[in-house]
Amino acid sequence: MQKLNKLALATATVAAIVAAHAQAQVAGDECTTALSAVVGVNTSSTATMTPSANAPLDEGCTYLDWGASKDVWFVFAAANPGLLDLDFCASGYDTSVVVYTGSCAAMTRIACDDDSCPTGTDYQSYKLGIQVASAGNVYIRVGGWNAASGAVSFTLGYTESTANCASAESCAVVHAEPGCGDQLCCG
Ligand SMILES: [Ca+2]
Ligand SMILES: [Ca+2]
Repeated sequence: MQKLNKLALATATVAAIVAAHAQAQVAGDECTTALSAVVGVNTSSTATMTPSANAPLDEGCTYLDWGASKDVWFVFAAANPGLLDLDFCASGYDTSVVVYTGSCAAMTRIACDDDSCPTGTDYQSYKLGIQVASAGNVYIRVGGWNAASGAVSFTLGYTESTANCASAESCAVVHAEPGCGDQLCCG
């Protein structure tokens, strides 16, 4: 009988460990399990997420105020250099957003936004024309102002800078020929 009880306890313990592990592995909760982002509408919720390590500092986005907010990660696979548009106006709460390139182990922050949505009423984020310098993964990390969380919905747009170029390499240099003001305009 004692043996049976021990077995039951062990089974319960294993079940608890498996449950805890499953909770820690909610898709999108960490960079390494980032949800695939597509051109168009992407949705998730930060309500069921946990705060990931290395909370972003404001660094130019005054009202990021990330703190220990629950956050979700998306990853967009950029096939070429280009310009990234992110519109979180349809999200249901006061989002804070940071964008990185590189890998989960070595990330480079390339953009952030706190409250720029021109039409929202919840201080959602909005950033157009984020320069992605090379092909590769772009990580979009969504948290909230002062630990706010809720429904995430954003529209992603991407304009590859090779659209008007003979080669991708020529787009790596910002130049200003007559009529050309950005990397999309390549000779
Ligand atoms: Ca997280
Ligand atoms: Ca905000």
